[in-house]
Amino acid sequence: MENVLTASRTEEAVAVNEAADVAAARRAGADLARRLDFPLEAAGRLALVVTEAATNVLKHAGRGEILLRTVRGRGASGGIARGIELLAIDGGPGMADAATSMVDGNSTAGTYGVGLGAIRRQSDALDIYSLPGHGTVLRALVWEAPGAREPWECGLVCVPLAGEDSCGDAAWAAASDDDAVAMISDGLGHGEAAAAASDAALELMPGLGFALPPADLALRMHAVLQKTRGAAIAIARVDAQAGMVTFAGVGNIAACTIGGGERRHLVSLNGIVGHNLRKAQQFEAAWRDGMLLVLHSDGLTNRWSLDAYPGLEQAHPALIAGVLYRDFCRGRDDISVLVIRRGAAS
Ligand SMILES: [Mn+2]
Repeated sequence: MENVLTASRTEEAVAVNEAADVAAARRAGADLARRLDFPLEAAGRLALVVTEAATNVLKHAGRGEILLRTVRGRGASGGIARGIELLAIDGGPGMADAATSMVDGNSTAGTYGVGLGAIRRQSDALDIYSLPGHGTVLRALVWEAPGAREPWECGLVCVPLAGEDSCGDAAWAAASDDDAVAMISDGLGHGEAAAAASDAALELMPGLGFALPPADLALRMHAVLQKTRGAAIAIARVDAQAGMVTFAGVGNIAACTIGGGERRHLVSLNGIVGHNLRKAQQFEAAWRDGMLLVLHSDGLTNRWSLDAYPGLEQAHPALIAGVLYRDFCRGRDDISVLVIRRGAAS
């Protein structure tokens, strides 16, 4: 059975610049938990996690951002479990040793501290990537029911251009034990019409994501998106058993695999899905467990590299997406960064 990992966009994004923003972040968390009909216990834990994380950002970095997103994993009984993922992103002083900072009471000026212990106790998973002098990205996950896990690790940041309500980018990823399909769409321009084009691409994924090879799926999207403004689209299918990733990309959109420090670009063809697509072609590349698949829109500059971030390649994909978003966002467009890796326990 395929398990949808992510099915749209970052749902809540709150800039944290002053004390009132901590309350705004907590409300955003409560709103999302309510929309998902989260049990009270899980919603309560989420509220504490959001509050502590936003407070930490404010106290230690002065400013930053809280992003919230629905995550889907496998529940203890085998069914689908939903979770809410928090990303707290800042460019502050960072921590020399995140593990030490997580011990309660081990708080000094300029480091995180008491708050981290609370976040660890209230969340089901906690990951931190911090570079001294360069800032911190913290990821905390709260499942709606205990015992859930991620079959593949998935990270996504997908947010609109500042000042826009609608996000013209969208992302989708799903996985079975051995296969995964990932898609991102960048609707032309930004705003509502761009979002409508990406929504049309998204709608095809649950039914066709695993049924059609990436190139055929791109052609199908081309037919369906003709009534929209059009989009740049990237579709990747990973076959872990065969050790292969198959990719079809159209337009200004980027994809690569990363393994052992080596980054391999996957080629996108010129064109606009829905407007002009002469042919759809797919390319294959080697895949092995532990590798990363990264898809991103042109809201992220192409000139990023993980080289300056020791240990980041091994970190949870959500931390990688968070760091890339923080440090390589162009700031002139909607942005989407999708990163997946096959989990060790899948
Ligand atoms: Mn764009």
